[in-house]
Amino acid sequence: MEEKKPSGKAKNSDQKKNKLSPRDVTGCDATSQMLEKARKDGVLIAFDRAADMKACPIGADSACCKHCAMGPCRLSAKDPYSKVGVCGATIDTIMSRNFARMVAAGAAAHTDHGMAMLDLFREVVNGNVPGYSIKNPTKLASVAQSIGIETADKSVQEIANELYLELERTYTQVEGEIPFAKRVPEKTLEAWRKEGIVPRGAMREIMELMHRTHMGVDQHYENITKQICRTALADGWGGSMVSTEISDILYGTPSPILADVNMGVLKEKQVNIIIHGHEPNLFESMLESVNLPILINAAKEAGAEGINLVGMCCSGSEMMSRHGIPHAGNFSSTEAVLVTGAVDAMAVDIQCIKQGLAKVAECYGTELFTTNPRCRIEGATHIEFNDHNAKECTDEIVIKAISRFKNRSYPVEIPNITNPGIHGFSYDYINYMLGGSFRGSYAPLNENIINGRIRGVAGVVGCTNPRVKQDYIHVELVKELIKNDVLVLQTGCSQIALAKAGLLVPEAATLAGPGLSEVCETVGMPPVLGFGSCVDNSRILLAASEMVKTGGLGDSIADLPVAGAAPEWMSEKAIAIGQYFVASGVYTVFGVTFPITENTRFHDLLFDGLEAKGMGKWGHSPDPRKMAGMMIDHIDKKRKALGIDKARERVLVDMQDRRSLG
Ligand code: SF4
Ligand code: MSK
Repeated sequence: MEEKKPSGKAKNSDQKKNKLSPRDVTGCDATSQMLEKARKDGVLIAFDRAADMKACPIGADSACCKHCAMGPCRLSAKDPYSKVGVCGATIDTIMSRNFARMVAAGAAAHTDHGMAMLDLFREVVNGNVPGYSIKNPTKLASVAQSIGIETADKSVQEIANELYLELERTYTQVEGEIPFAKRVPEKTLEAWRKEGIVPRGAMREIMELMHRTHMGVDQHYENITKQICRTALADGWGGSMVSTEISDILYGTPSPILADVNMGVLKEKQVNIIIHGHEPNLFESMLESVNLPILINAAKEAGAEGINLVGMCCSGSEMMSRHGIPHAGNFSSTEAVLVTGAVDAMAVDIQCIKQGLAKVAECYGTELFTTNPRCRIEGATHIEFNDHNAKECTDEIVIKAISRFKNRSYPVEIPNITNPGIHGFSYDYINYMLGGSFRGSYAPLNENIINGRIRGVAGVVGCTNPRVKQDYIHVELVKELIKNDVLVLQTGCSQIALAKAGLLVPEAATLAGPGLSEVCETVGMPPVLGFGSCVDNSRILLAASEMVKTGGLGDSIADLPVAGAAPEWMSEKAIAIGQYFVASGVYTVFGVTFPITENTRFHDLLFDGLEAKGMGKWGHSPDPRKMAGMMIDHIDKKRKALGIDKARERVLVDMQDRRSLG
């Protein structure tokens, strides 16, 4: 077969503009290598598009409104109160409505994902999905008990039926609190009740938020903020939590497992299939398809040594956590991985799927498959995935991938980089890990925080964003935190960044401060614990809740010496996550940019005022070391308030540390 070059009609770049060096835009060596190759091949990926697309400064400050045809109205971020919109809307109204709609969209994404999991659960419980069963009856019972369902003397089927009916209320409940509100620490719940922000069903909350942000409805930023909080909580303690819990019930709760991350997980001599997206159903079915002897034989007949299934983004993280499936990279690497020429099929479902993938895939003769009715892309082949006959879709994709392998006509270049790491931690596993089978509880974690070995806990999560150097801010932030004895919990693309930096192995404990490293060495755990995908941030909420309930660290989540960060965020989902952490009581620092104008009343409310109402607050800095300082200062403030502060100096990661990390 004659080798083709991705050129002529296939290439998608005229390469006229000067581009930043690959090393400047990504801290990921494999992505950098592929970006260089893409440029040689005349193929454009997101890093180049980001350089060519100047972000709108008015939009970045959220100082514009296009909610009606009297506008769009543009206000000045420099002098925010100098003007109002045609309807008279102030900067605070405009910004709070824009922010609200980001939260509504992010919450809708997570809750719709959770709804799809619940749909599958209902069909499994009703016996309508052949081959599916409840893999984790222990988790089924514990989730049911946590929301007050009596499980004694009931069959798995009975408990599952009752649980389904209860959890459906997470979406549909018109009045009253959602079921998982029962898992919230009492004092936190009290603060929400006082503010009137305990969520009803997500459908109602999202609908009301969209209504209130329509032209001419809610025009008081404080009142809008209440509904922002309520909607975000309907995501974190609702849709996202349902998604995680149902996935665990159907597919098993993750437990620590060794897995490789980075593009070196692709195999030149095998049929490479990548699954990228968020819902585990497609991936679980694909796992069965690639293990079918008939398809393995077909791959061998086509000259391959086997079929290599690999994940990307969040469903990749989920499958890595449950099954140890290798992971090829995070959000900013999804186009770059196609440049290897080694991907025989990429199948996607929902969320964070760049439309640019279709063109890049075409440039390298890879077929991109959309599989979900909610996500189609021009230029991609659509093979619809249906839970009732799941393998019809995934078998067909495997067959097409084998055919592409047989007819591979593009040169293959796979970066020879893999990074092993331990993934698959969870709220449930921490219970066991620190306490052991006989003393399973969060008490040892709390004790280590109280005695100061662990200074506090940070959730570092979220996306990568081609507007900032990929992975760099995640990695630098986490290094600073662990050096200062802050235990780091991770999800999403951040977890992949840290895995690539080698921090998800127990040996990374040597990079932690003396207290944290002692705990890690005693338990044999890494100082950075990977909790899974972006909906799995609900695991972090539950861990925080358990820390409160275990005692010694205050009465509400807001009392805990904890902080959160999304250093390279990009999506509306990230804003929804940030907001539910803030409303739950966590100080949450975002990097890159913040979609609000400073020196406004709405900014003051989010960055300061919410704390006085028993919640957390937002913070922002694009600088990882500054971000770490802000989080550590907050943790120390909480330690002081709890009376467990010891004089502790903040340690900076110096050059010698950096060399040893390298
Ligand atoms: Fe302008 Fe008001 Fe219409 Fe927004 S709602 S576009 S501020 S007139
Ligand atoms: S995939 S939302 S880029 S974490 Fe969940 Fe990654 Fe952010 Fe998407």
